[in-house]
Amino acid sequence: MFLFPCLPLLLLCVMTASFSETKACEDAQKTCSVVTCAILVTNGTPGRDGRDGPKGEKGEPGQGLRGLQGPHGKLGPLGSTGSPGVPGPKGQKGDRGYSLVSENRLDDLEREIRILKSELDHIKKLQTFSLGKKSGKKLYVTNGEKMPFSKVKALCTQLQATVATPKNAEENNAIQEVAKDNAFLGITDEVAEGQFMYVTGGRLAYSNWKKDEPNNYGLGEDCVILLKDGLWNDISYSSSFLVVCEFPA
Ligand code: MFU
Ligand code: CA
Repeated sequence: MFLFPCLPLLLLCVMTASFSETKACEDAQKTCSVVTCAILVTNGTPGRDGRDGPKGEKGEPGQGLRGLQGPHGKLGPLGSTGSPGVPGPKGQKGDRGYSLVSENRLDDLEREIRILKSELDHIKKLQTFSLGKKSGKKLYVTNGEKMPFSKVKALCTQLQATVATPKNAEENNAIQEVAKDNAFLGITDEVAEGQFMYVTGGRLAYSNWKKDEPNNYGLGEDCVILLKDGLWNDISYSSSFLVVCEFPA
């Protein structure tokens, strides 16, 4: 089909070639006696490429060089927050800073503190003397009031003291002298029945029970009182007895 546009041109070429050869032959006939007349035909220009052949079989894997490394991929998502690091070292001590109190005012305050300390020391000596406090001995104090055990504990705690608790015969006598009446001791078996303990903690190291006591009488008796004769009796926590507080030696 695509040969058609070229067909007239092709014919023209062939005719021209034939004509020129014929003329050459006629010229030869004029000079030669016997002439074999032949038309010389030369090869034409190569034809166009044929159609593509069928697809060949898949070739063997190539053995060429590895390509260059591609560019970096995109950044991944943020990771979770890590655990806190160890605390840094302690910083240096800061400056003294500026005080709004003048040097003179500071001197006045220091002098006042010295006087107050001296007066407090004097009052302590007077109190120790009046209460018959002995050096190295616990101090037992009562205000003469009778109240249930819970109030006794609260009052002594308020005075930064504990409920009177004799740890030996000498302390038992000292409390007896101060009390002069039945007084609560800082001892109970409220944690485990029959196991009397100090309210401040620990098992009994000393006791002075009256005969047949403790008997956990009636609805039960978890507290302890020091009787006027110095002996102990277990008693109900809700009954009211003298408060005697103990101050450390
Ligand atoms: C004794 C004591 C009790 C109570 C009662 C009235 O029991 O042990 O603690 O004081 O007398 C019979
Ligand atoms: Ca009893």
